[in-house]
Amino acid sequence: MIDYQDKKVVIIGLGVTGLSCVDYFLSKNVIPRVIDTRQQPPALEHLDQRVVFHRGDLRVDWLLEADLIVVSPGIALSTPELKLAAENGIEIIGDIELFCREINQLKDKKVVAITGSNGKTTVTTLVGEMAKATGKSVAVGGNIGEPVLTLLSNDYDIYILELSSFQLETTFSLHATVATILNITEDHMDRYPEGITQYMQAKQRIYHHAQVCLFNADDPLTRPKAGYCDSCRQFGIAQGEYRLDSHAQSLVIDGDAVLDTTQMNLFGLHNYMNALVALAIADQLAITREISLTVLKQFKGLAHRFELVHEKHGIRWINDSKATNVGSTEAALRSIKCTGRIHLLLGGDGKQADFSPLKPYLQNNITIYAFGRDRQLLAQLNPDSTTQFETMAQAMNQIIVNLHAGDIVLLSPACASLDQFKNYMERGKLFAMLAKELGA
Ligand code: UMA
Ligand code: ADP
Repeated sequence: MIDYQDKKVVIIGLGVTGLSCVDYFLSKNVIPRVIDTRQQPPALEHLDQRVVFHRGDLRVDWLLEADLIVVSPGIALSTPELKLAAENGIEIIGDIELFCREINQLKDKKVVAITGSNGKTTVTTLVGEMAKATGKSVAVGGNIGEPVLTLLSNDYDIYILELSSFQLETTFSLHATVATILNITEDHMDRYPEGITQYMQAKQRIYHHAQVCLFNADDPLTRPKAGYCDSCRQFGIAQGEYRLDSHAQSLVIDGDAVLDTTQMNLFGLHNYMNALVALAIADQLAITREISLTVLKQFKGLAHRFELVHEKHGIRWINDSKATNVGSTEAALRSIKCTGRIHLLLGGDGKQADFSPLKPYLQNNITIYAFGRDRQLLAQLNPDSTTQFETMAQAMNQIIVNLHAGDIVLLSPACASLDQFKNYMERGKLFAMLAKELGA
């Protein structure tokens, strides 16, 4: 076990990550100091009485006195106080780094590391199901919601980690059995002022010391830099060891068709890619094809991700609230098949994204209903077919007047929800509730 005795530790952030870090250090008899810039951080009520807590600003005196700063993913390393600490030679890491240092001490543990702009949670969950079906003990955690340090309380054979670019920025000791970047499209540009290259560089850190790198043959940004790992495998629409057949009707591995896409409950080209990645990871974990394919066929997809939540009078209502960036909305528009009109709800906080890649998809049979903070920017994509609303509910009240059999109402907002909702789930739940009410 790693020893932090006599180290002065400061933890920044008191959300789920910060709390898991506090518990980790307390279990090692180190009492950290904790800072959160929020007045009421979510985990404050669970904070151990022994821990001294500061709120409001990042106390520079504490930072400069520290031997180790553990920063939560929601705080940028470019924050001036953290830059100052780094310039003073103080070590700054995140919770994933603490976890990796522990796991690297143990024998025969397998670690799967999954990142990408879109599809992380779907692939992480699917691989988790496949691994569990083997009977091995399997932990699933990371950006998916379960902080990784909480996984250390049990002994698992396989750890399947969803990792964000924020988490990877503060990780140095990851040695994944298999690591993948699913895709890279613009996201979180408010945290990456230098643009997509800076974001890509954070994601590429996942490949450091990996035994096998699995990358997207159709997306050059996902390709590992030379020297990052010993062995590579590729997936793609028409290229790579894991690909689709020429009609996108079956999944092909090393030239053999292994599954007809009609046998899956997952729908859409992006989900076929997710399925291929999951099969590729399963192969690296030596999960038999019989098991991986059976689980894949049964997997129904996740809520708020291109989910059909209501269908009546020939009208389908699709909740894709988790489409919080341009790439995920593009994936939805590429996958959707509609004989009538598509009523598309776009809106929220665009995180300073460039929305223009959506333009080619927003022609012909699409009417746009823009809402939330960035509605004016979104309306510029196709002003002639866009109406602006303050809220999603107001937009849905207008949509209901315009509907005909054969139409689809699609919430695929291309934006984060945080300007008007607690999170994307709350936005998706409201959409589903109104879909049932208005579309009854
Ligand atoms: N914050 C402050 N001041 C602070 C600390 C945080 O204002 O001192 C704000 C952050 O800017 C952020 C919010 O509080 O808006 C939460 O930040 P946090 O670092 O405390 O987050 P946690 O609650 O610990 O949750 C984090 C991940 N959140 C972020 O990266 C923002 C969760 O991913 C993750 O599930 C959890 O750790 C466990 O690993 C969420 C997320 O939105 C789902 N991730 C982004 C994404 O998927 O696009 C990257
Ligand atoms: P993440 O965890 O990376 O946010 P999710 O699996 O939660 O990914 O899906 C988020 C959004 O991205 C959903 O709208 C979903 O339909 C879409 N999506 C899922 N997989 C992909 C993919 N491979 N490429 C593009 N979009 C995807």
